[in-house]
Amino acid sequence: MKQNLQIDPERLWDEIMETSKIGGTPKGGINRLTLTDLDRQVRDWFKQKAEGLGCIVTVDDMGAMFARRPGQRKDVPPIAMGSHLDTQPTGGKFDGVLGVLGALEALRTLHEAGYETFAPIEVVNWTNEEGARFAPAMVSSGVFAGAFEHDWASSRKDPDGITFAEALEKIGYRGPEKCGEHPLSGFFELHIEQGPLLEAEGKEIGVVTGIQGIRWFEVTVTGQDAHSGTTPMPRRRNALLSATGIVEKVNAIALAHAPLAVGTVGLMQVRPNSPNVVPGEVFFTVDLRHPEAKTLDAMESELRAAITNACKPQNLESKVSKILDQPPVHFDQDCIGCVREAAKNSGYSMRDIVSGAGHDAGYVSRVAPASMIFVPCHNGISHNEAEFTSKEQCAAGAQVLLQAVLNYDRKLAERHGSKR
Ligand code: HGY
Ligand code: MN
Ligand code: MN
Repeated sequence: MKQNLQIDPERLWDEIMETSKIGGTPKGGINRLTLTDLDRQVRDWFKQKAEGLGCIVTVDDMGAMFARRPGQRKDVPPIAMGSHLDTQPTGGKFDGVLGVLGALEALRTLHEAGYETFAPIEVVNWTNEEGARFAPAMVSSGVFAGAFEHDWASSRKDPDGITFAEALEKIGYRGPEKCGEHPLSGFFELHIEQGPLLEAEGKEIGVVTGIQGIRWFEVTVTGQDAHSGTTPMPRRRNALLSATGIVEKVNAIALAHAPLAVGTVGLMQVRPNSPNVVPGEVFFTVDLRHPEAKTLDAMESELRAAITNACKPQNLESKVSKILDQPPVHFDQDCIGCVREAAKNSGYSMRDIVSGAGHDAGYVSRVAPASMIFVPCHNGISHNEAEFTSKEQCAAGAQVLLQAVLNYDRKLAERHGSKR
């Protein structure tokens, strides 16, 4: 039942621009942290749009939203597509947003054409993909896939000590459905590449075959608060001094495993953070990534050794907890094939690519066949207010998403002995 279904580039672009105003920043980015009132506003917007297309919207107890369009078979789990609507504090207009709004546009195209799919189709908005307010990242898709315990994730605190559960309750998006009790036949995520490869090679579509491994650590280094004027240097137990040594070492560990390893200290809290107090405690995060688990193991043990060695000279204590450990992801070959066929039939240039950034599809792929579609972003810039992907590139991604889901729907129908 092939029809030449085309998404509407103008409508998609208009909605990306419209929703970017919810938490829009003067520099043209978005600051819409998860489970804030701004997140509530964009969730309400998404729910209203999806219900306007006749979808039934359900929410689980991690706040993940599922907008379902019925298919021919009610007994077959839906094919889902989606991403996240929360952003970094200095996020761009496209990270996550393109994946949810591109999916909404694909579903609307089916709706307007009166096209009946074999399986139900769903658009998903995952909660707290970024991990910027409540670490770690991809937390609701992680609970969905059984990578994180629901209670552990719900108890994660933001810098003000508010728990995920309290914030979710406050915006009224703690749904009745138990997170994870929502079978899917497949999952496709459209996302900007957030790196420079597609643009550098002039490729329009990235056929994402996997995601590199990611590990996040929370580190606390403890010395002793002391007066900056009266405490002789040899008597100090300066936590910040050791912490800066560890920051240097994180960089060195990544460089030692070049060219693919990356290592970042992105968040640091110096306590008590006063000009005339020798810092007695420093809390910071470490983000290590590499496509191979073995190398990540080596990087992790080098990190732990670096922390111990940095604390020794001043006899400081250290506490290291690993809060995210997503092994390298290899997506489903059938889903990858559906993306490749969709890009080819839509006439786009493409290349296979492994994602440097983490995505919800990474965890979802543990419980359903999944893959991703990338489109370029200008100069590879992301997690930055200057993030930019053009209207044409957004449209290309949404068109390939639509066709990939339809390809997969046909595959599913064949598996059920029904010809489409
Ligand atoms: O951390 C990541 O890669 C994603 O942006 N949450
Ligand atoms: Mn993202
Ligand atoms: Mn992101």
